[in-house]
Amino acid sequence: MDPPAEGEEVVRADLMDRSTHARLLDGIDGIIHLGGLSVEDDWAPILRVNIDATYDFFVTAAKAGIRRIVFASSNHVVGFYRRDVRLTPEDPPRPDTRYGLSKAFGELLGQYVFDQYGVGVLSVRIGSCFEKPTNARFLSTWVSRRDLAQLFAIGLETPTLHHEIVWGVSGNERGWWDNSRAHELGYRPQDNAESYAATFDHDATREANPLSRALQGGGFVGTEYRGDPARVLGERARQT
Ligand code: 15L
Repeated sequence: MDPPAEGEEVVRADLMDRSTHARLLDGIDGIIHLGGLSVEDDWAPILRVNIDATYDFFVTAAKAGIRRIVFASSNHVVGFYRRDVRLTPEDPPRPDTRYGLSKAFGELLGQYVFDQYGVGVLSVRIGSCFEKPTNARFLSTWVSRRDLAQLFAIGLETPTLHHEIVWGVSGNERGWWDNSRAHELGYRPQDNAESYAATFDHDATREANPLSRALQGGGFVGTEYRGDPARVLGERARQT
């Protein structure tokens, strides 16, 4: 973390240490929850951190009277869809990893804390948040830091919010996802991965594994796949 600016305070805490949850939540109106494991791992750590501790943190926050939670979900909730399917947040999850499965849980948890405790939650299915796009897939999935920050602000500041899922993606010309809900909530992306399209070799940066190359989850899919690739690759694309 950078040193805190005026009006900011940095408190280092372990998400797994439940005794710190209540202390962290004291006097807080909203949370942007980026904590947890951000890539694939074994089931035990995924379960402990992304599911168990996240449940505990959200419910403790809800009971403490928090008003907003922004949840860093991931495109890996739907990583098993083909790239030529234009998804909306209403399409059923198809997680590509144990990590993606835990993010699908986090979205459901968002719905639960709204229904059960009335906390407004924005689940942002983040694509690829890096300084700039550096490979062919990122031309579709990239989100700039300022665009993601805009979505987080929408999650905290929209006057009425139940539980919503939006795509954490910039206004990319080659984007795969229908982000009209985010636009209705006021999202106006400033960036487009296309501006960087000439800065790298598209063919050289495509995934080598044909499954990874064809599916939205990219490199996250394929490594443990035991099914018939022809079945997934041969699925009829549903254009919506
Ligand atoms: C994610 O969910 C990861 O946290 C991040 O490291 C990226 O790899 C991103 O997805 C992606 O799909 O590019």
